[in-house]
Amino acid sequence: MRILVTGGAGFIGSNYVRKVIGGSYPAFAGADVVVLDKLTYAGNQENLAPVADSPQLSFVQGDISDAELVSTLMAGTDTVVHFAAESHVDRSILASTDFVRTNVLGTQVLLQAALDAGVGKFVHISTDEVYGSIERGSWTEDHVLEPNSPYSAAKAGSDLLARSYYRTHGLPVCVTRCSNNYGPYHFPEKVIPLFITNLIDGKPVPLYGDGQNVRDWLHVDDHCRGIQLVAEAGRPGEIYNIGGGTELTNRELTEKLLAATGRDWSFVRPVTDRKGHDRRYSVDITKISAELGYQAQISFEQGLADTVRWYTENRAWWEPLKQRAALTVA
Ligand code: NAD
Ligand code: TDX
Repeated sequence: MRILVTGGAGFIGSNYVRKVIGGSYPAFAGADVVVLDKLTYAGNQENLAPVADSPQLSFVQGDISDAELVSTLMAGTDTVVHFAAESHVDRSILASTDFVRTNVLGTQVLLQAALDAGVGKFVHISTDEVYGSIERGSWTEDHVLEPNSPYSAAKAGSDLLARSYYRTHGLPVCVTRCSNNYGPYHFPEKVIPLFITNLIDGKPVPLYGDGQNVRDWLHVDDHCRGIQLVAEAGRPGEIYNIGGGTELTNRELTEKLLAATGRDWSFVRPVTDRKGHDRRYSVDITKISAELGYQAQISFEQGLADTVRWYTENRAWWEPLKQRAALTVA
């Protein structure tokens, strides 16, 4: 069995690759895993270090928009799990060209190559942000898409292209839409790793706006477990929400991070709000739970404590990335 994982050097993609090669998913035991990753500022081969010596892993540095390369890699592939994307909302507000090129055009190139090669399953990793923002209740999979940032709009474009390749061509595509992930190897520009690493170093943390925006935090292991269920048994053409983590306002999250790092509220700097800042995300996970038996397994208390410990013990991983992040934004 051969699996093509795009974006496999990023936060979630590398977790998935480590789990497949580490034997967490028996149905994919012994599979050959080909990682295609451009190694943008967010991509990091260190994320694959724990499995780098495995004969199951092949790493290809390249762009998902490169049709010739993608077509070569797609030949003989049974399953595609497509994570590659520009993923940071704040960057998409500063400049959105790469978001459209990678998230929309790159996805179209992959879908076309998968169709040409006759792959058996294409799992497209979308996001709950394609739905927009919701004050009360939760989105089911048939809710209208109302993305608000250039990031989420580009993700919605790719999500709809994935659907179209099923409807038009019958490509066996599944789409997953997950809530906010956290865990080890999370790039330190996103709120949880940014705040943890700043607080470890005794630096202030920038809290956007009134801090009342709500996110549903899911451990990356639970997200990847959901993706694997979809890869194995998701019905072609179907969309599956993944979530079931812990809903918190950013103020509540910040309180927990301060407590976990032994800091107090004097380290918090209220700053100007993000433009178009989505107020709340919340997915209804009835479908994946009922059809595929999905359930989040990691409590936020345990997951956060483990994550804080991981960042405390892995300064050598994140310190150069914070410098890289600052340089690429500048
Ligand atoms: P990430 O930014 O950590 O990783 C993205 C990876 O894609 C990097 O390794 C990068 O080098 C690679 N990449 C970017 N452009 C590429 C291109 N043109 N060709 C090949 N590789 C390219 O992102 P992440 O947080 O791991 O997110 C992975 C996927 O999951 C994304 O599609 C994202 O939209 C989705 N998602 C993320 C979250 C979250 O909370 N992080 C939640 C739901 C969905
Ligand atoms: O410095 C900060 N201060 C702050 O208050 C940052 C970086 C963020 N925030 C707030 C904005 C959000 O309300 O924290 C919340 C989370 O922000 P991010 O970590 O940037 O995540 P978010 O914008 O919610 O998007 C994430 O979840 C969905 C991922 O980056 C996306 O890739 C995924 O699709």
